[in-house]
Amino acid sequence: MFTYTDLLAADPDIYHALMGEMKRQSDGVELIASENYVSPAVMEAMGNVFNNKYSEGFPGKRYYGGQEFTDIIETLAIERAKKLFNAGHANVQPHAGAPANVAMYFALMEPGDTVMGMDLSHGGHLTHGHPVTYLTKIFRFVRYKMKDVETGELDYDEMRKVALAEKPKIILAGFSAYPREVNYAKMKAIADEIGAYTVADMAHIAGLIAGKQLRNPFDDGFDVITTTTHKTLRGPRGGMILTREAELGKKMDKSVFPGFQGGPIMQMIAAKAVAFGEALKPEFQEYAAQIIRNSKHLAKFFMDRHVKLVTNGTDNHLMLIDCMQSFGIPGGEVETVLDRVGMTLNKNMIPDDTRKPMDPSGVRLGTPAITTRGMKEKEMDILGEFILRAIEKRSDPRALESLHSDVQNFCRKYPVPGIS
Ligand code: DSN
Repeated sequence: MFTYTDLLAADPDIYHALMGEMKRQSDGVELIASENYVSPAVMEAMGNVFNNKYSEGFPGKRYYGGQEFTDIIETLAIERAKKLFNAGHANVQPHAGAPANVAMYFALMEPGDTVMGMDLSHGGHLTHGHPVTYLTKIFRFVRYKMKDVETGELDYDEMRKVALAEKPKIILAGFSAYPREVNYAKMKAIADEIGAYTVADMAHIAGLIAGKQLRNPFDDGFDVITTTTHKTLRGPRGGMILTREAELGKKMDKSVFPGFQGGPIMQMIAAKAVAFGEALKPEFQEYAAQIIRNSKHLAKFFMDRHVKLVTNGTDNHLMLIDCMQSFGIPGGEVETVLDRVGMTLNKNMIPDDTRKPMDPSGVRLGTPAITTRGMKEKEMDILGEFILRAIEKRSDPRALESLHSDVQNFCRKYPVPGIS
């Protein structure tokens, strides 16, 4: 589709690495729960002359001239984002999810204030208060966990107890490795008792909410949503902050610019607008529904074969396998053997993991990317068989080689958008 002839002439090293990555993506199975394939239209929107433009400020209020076209794309991105998530305000400038969260924290808190978020080992994210981040030098973080790791139900009673004792300014919902739905209404009721803001970091599930398959936290009165735009939402790499009330959005705008960022990356904002336009179409709702059908089907495939899943199933696009319990090997070993046969997923902690983050007990996998390639329930059975075969034959190089070619032949039937 794209020819890249100028790139080949100017820089063969980069050209060949790009060709290698295109082949890797089309010949392999992408099961990393946070990855996806964008459409050719989104891809075209992110590589063009908008790169050449500085646009500090917001539509109609910029610090440089020449903004007639940047204003068009940023306004479209904002309006489409608001419609997609029923938001009062959208800031589409954050360069990624972590900067969106940082800008949100500084918009709502003073140094020393407290946030209550999900524990990392139970599925939370580094930016929700892990001690390795600089955020913990500025804000206090207290955590909540699941009440029952067999069902995945969050511990709302403990959450309330901690909230009353610690008086967080923000109660944060959201996760990067949690396979269940959150009861936003319960969290909002706790926040209301102490006058805290409610924020949902929905980076992983934004596309499932936009596609109307999971609940929108704004429907339960949440104040703010932060997200990335490149996971289930299937847009360019980037972030976004949404508020339910337009007034609170002003604080977010000030915090993003001039608080944290300089010039917005305009070609990415153009691509966000295109992706949001795609997500507003009815087909996207069917895509989001199929992601979840595939995920539930694959989860059942594993559980029927006595593979231990954290929370014993899934409500969304991802699942976590307890590899130590299921196969007697750590997650890293499963990740490595699947890499050898062209299947990509990531090692991951399981709740209260006794192993280290770089050598955890589990793996995380998800269905957004394979669903984009048109795979459905019957393909989930084939992929499940491939995964279990790879693990079973992990010490047999010839069996792995033969499985690798089976994986490649299978993948060729499901083209990656933009790679012919
Ligand atoms: N790196 C993302 C993920 O894989 O979940 C979160 O930031």
